[in-house]
Amino acid sequence: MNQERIALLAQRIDDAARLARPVAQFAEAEELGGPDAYAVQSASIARRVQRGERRTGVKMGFTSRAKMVQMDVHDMIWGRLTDAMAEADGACISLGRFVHPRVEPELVFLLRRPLEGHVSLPEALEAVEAIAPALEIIDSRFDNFRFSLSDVIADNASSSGYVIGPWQDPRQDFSNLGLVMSIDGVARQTGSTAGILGHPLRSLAAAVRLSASAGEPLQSGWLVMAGGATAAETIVPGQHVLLEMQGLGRVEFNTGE
Ligand code: OOG
Ligand code: MG
Repeated sequence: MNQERIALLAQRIDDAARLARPVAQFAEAEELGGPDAYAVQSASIARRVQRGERRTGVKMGFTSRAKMVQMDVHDMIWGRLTDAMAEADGACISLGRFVHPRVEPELVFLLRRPLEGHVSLPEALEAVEAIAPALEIIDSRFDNFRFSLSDVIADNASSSGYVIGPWQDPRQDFSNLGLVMSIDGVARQTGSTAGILGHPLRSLAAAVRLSASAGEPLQSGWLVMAGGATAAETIVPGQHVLLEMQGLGRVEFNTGE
């Protein structure tokens, strides 16, 4: 696909996100393959950076069976995070800027040094400053939250918001921590960090490899979201969302119009 076409699709998906106005899926009509889809993602993030947004890290997608089954996408993907997606723990988040938002429970890594190439799990852990429970707000820019693998890659893996709980010491066993995500006091999803590739560190190692091969190695101070441990839940204004993770604490937000 030529650069012009990639720029056009990047503009289309960027406008959809910026204006919260969904668009039709385009991968099939455009014959968009994986590499072109990542080129569209990269170009759409470049537009955000041009507008003054700052990169804060990366997110992994479809790292749990629960997420793959829910969305019928069975390949791991990654997306780029910016500071405009950050929301404070306990905040009231206006849902007006989203199309059809959903929330999912995650674990996030904060890096204390750069990471690139092929790393072992102990090497990946060595670069981690802290870990925290996190809630990701995902929002597809495609009609009805339906997409193919290439579509969702081009749409920056549905990235739209993240809320990070209290930072914790990574030198503890976080391979199998129970978690409960509740909405308005009712448990809606339960699971374990083991749902993320058997150990969330595997997701970090994959993020290291994928971002380095894209020529954007993970940097010191960056966040890496490990991916939803359970299926996502739809959110609407007027709700309270809470994630409790065994040993790591809680993270929450309220939703507004
Ligand atoms: C794509 C994003 C996937 C995850 O954690 O698996 C993702 C989507 O489900 O819309 O964020
Ligand atoms: Mg996610």
